[in-house]
Amino acid sequence: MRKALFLRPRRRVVLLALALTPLLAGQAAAADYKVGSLAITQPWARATPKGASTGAAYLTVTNSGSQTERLSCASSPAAAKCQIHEMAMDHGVMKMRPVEGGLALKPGQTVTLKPGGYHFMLEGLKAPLKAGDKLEAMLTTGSGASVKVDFPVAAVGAPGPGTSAGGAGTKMQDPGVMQMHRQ
Ligand SMILES: [Cu+2]
Repeated sequence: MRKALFLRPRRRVVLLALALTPLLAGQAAAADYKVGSLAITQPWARATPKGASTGAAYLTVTNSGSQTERLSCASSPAAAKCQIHEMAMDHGVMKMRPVEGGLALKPGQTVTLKPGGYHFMLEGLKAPLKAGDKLEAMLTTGSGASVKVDFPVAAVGAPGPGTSAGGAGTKMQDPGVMQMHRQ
């Protein structure tokens, strides 16, 4: 008797999850870019303050292939240089460095580039990135495929795609990231 009562709510949760799955999958597919075995969703960039010479762009990438694949940024018409960077602790200090050879994704692996983590770094910006604009960049894979991706620009300090500035912790994180980008 008791067992049956406990099972019921759980079943409801499973049914709800099943009902939502096609909806979520449909949303993710809407902004897709395909490049080789890599699927890209939710590209976005952050607006830069006046006078900034560097900017950052982000996305989510999934390797749907059966081999490890790598993702790099080849170039952007908006900057002199575009590279993929990682953040890493070095003697207790958070530093960023280029990912040599591109970001490696194992079969089935998904990686989200985001503030404080992996990011595309644009050096030598020709003009500030303005909220509402689109940043264009050419991304390439380790096997030589390439795709032009438009990154919609969100507000300065935005914590994620399609959001405005002012999420918890963004004020603290931002100056640090900008400082590291100046090195
Ligand atoms: Cu960087």
